[in-house]
Amino acid sequence: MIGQSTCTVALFCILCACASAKSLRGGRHQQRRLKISPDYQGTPYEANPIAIPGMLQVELFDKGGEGVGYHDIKDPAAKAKAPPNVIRQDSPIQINDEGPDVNGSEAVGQIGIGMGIGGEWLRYTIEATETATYRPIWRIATYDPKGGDNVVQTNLALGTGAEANPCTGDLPVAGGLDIKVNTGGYKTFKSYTSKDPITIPKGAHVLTVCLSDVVDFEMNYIDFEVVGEGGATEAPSAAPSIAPSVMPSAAPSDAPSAAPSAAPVAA
Ligand SMILES: [Ca+2]
Repeated sequence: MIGQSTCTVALFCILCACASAKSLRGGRHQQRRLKISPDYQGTPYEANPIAIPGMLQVELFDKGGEGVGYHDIKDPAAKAKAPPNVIRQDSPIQINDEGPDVNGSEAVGQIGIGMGIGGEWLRYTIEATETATYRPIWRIATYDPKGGDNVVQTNLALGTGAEANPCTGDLPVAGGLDIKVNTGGYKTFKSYTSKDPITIPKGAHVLTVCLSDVVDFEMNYIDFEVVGEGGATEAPSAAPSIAPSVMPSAAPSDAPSAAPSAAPVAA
């Protein structure tokens, strides 16, 4: 017979689940996840880790300063010239937050990092809700006023935060760009699909965005969409689709590695 005691137990469990979920959301991720090193000194910029799948806004790199939340190698003069910004006064990373009087194709009010150069990196505490493989879509701008193309080599490195050199040997890298492109303006942003996929296991991690080789590089966000699910940012017909990683290289839709990834997937 299902009596009052059963209902009481069930209700208690529901309350426990709610309380537990609330605790997990608001708690310190370092204490409840083993995939982030206890030695990592960074913390999420916002209250919680950045959820994956989803959109990683690059200006929301972890708190912790140089060598922890970011690595900045601009010279002191360049840092001194960095304009005031609406967020991240805790770092010399240039933040673009121009208002409506600035020319450019990116939507007004969007914020990104600016003037990135090769060798710099940014770190993010992320939390993946599932184990999945992604072809990240990078929203970037890079401009050569002489009309040439700029090298854009970026990578992602998934680690625990304990790595001193996440982009140069301490971790495998994947999910980045390797293209030469001129988006047509310093504030003209376009989206490019990564050269290769990256698999992110369920749980919390420290994700490093490596600016391996870039110049005059601006970035708004990186969109993590599960491979094969498609969506609004899928490539146009002339460019390769967001192909599953298991697709053989000879497959018609898996175009050559150089040109295809250079094609913008969205305006
Ligand atoms: Ca952004």
